[in-house]
Amino acid sequence: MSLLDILYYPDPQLRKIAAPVANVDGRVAGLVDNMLETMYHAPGIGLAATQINVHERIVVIDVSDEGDSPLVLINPELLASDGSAETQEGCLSIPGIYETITRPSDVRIAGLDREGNPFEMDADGILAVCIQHEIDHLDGKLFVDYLSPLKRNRIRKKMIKAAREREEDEFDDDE
Ligand code: GNR
Ligand code: NI
Repeated sequence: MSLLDILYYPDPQLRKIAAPVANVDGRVAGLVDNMLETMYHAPGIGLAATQINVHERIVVIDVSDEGDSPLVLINPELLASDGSAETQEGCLSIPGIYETITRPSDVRIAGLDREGNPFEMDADGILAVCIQHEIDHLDGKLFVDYLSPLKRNRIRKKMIKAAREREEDEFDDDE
């Protein structure tokens, strides 16, 4: 297994639309395992392949307190949504930023598991939020897209400054 690098907003690669997985084979299972390791290490409660610069429709999630309940969603599809809820969202690709986002509170989804078996499930609470947040990533969408252009621009500038400071730190190490 190996840790994968996570892309940071406003990297244009985060805007790519991921392609469906044609075959859930050993390559995909290996990718899933590396994504789970990367998500738990971060730590985060979800990770979309888009965030590791792989543009295939693969998502991993674990919203359990113990971090012992991995959920793998390949080619996830939103079948139905209902209700509305506000949640403070964060994103591993936008570190340090947390904003209240309104989304449907209840969803029904379909997808394939790590073995390629089709399944459907209902979700609510933080799991429903996370599923929608991850499917958005596969469609090149980020939670900041739900904010006003003013707020989004403030966040974009902050992230560009943070990236510059990361680079300066790296340079300092080399001296
Ligand atoms: O770790 C994460 N926490 C989180 C909190 C509220 C709503 C969504 C999320 S997903 C995020 C991990 C991530 O960036 N997944 O794409
Ligand atoms: Ni995210």
